[in-house]
Amino acid sequence: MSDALIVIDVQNGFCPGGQLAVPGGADIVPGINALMPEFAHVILTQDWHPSGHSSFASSHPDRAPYDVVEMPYGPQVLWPDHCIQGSDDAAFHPDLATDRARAVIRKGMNPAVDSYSAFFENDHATPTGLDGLLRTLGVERLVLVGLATDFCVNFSAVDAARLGYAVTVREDLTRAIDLDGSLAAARDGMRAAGVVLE
Ligand code: VGL
Ligand code: ZN
Repeated sequence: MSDALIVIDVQNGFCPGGQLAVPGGADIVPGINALMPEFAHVILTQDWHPSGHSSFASSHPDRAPYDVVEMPYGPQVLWPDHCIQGSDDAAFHPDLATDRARAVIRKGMNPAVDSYSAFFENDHATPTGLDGLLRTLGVERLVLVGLATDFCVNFSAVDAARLGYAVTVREDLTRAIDLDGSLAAARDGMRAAGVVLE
């Protein structure tokens, strides 16, 4: 078997009660746990920001959460402070099964660059190391689940397809933020990249 389940950002911060809560975010946890035994490899990702991260609206005077600003690497949505390294907000949802995880990929640690994708920072160039891990394990097919469909799952799925993996997103095991049509745009973009939405 050379399939991996990539579980994106199932953290308290993206679940109800968190700093960047995604509607229904916690509802997907039991289904994700149930899927894990079907995979040779389970990888978890964790949004892991230093305080004062440049993706936080609080770091930009006169800006509000969900404004979009131009960064040197392109447009960036500004978020409420979330998933600060070591905080409860950054911890995995307490019901997520973490024992079978081969690796935890932490991302968003560079104060100057956000990282939605599990593979590259938002400059689309700086790798997280996940591609190397999967290649050395001989993984060719990926199934992605987690939060949020239209940001971190979307960016991860599109990067994975571009890197040559066969990628499926289990939409029933994702939930979206859906800012200004971002979910519809993400679904179109994933399909255009060759990602299978199931
Ligand atoms: C995410 C916004 C900011 C995500 C992470 O996990 O989709 N979204 N940081
Ligand atoms: Zn983040």
